[in-house]
Amino acid sequence: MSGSGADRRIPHKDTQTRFRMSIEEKTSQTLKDLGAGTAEAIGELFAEVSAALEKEREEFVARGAGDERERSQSAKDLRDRWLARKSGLVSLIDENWLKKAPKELKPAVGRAFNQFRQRAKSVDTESLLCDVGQPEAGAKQGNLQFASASTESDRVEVSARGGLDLTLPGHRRSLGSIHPVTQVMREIEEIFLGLGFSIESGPEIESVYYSFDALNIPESHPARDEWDTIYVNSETVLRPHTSPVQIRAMEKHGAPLYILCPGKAYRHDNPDSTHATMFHQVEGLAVDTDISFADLKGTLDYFAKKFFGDKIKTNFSPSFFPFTEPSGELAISCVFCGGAGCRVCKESGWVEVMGCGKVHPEVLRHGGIDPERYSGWAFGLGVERFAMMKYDINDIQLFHQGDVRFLEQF
Ligand code: FA5
Repeated sequence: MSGSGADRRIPHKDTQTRFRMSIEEKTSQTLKDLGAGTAEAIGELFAEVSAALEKEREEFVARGAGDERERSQSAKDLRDRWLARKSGLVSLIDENWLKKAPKELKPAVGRAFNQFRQRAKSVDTESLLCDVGQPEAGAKQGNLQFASASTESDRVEVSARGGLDLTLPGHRRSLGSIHPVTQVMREIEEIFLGLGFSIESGPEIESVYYSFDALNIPESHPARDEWDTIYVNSETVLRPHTSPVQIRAMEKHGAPLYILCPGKAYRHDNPDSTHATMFHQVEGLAVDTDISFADLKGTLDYFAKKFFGDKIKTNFSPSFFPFTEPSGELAISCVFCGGAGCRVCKESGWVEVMGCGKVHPEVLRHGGIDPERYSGWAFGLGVERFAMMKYDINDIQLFHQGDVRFLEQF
């Protein structure tokens, strides 16, 4: 039936009458009196009053400059006509349309009224005077209002003008804290800096040569397997440990050398409560003349006691790393049970915390250092695992999830 007579909308008798009424008449009647019983009719009414408001504002602006007193007076008149607290048209709309609206229409009327009320801010005196090019007047009066904007409606008024309400409370930016892994890393650095070590760093995207070959890890070694290592291409990997920095530092500085290399490492490990694909290590390297395994033991015992407390005992057991000879594993007495035996230490009383050993002569050679003259020791520890022991955390994944409830505890 499109376009047929039946489709055409014929205004209701009340609606036709409504068209002829002035804004004052309309706002002094209820929606029922005006025959506005649908959301559509209500929308039309609000569109009508908005258009009237805009027209009067434009007329005021168009009248433009002239006598300043006269202009201020007519701005005030226009403002009062719409915004006066008791008899202004906005208040009448509130009283007669919104408050007396039938229950089912209230939400629609409320929404339309709020939008209209915001629009009506354009006829407050300061805005009007600004619009005719008398901004100082507006600003001056505005400032007075800022100082006295103590009620909610005043505040809305100030912010609707795009002004700054100094009476509102400020927005406090919540400060973050240093991540526990960084805290532990810094603590470890502090201890070794106190022993005369300096900090070195190297690339996280590293060559296969520095990651493996230079460290005496032959091509057949399982550590080079794709299972352990994340390859970028056949010659480049995300470094699976911080040990490549040993070679880079030896090449760069030569001997003697006392360095600490904190940084990220990546492995193709299945994530679980003690394994992550990205984690942090701290590598230590000392190269000098007359370095013995006893130096390594003494240094790591001192470090463990500094980090975990004086009661900690250390134990070295043989191990294997291609880049150290002899190699060892450092265990500390369990921080949870004090060595008595618990689930964490698998009832042994000891927890292995890092690999270490005397630097393999081949590795010194790859670093450009004469193994006949110099010797060295090295160690590598997992920072997250240290943090887990220090703070009694049972899941390594918590460090990398960025949950503020976890992080704010440190
Ligand atoms: C190494 O990475 C040797 N480069 C350490 C080393 C350096 C030995 C110098 C000798 C001389 P290992 O693979 O064991 O070693 O790793 C060292 C530490 O990194 C472990 O003790 C553990 O704490 C941590 N680690 C290893 N894999 C992960 C992982 N997937 N998630 C979290 N931490 C890990």
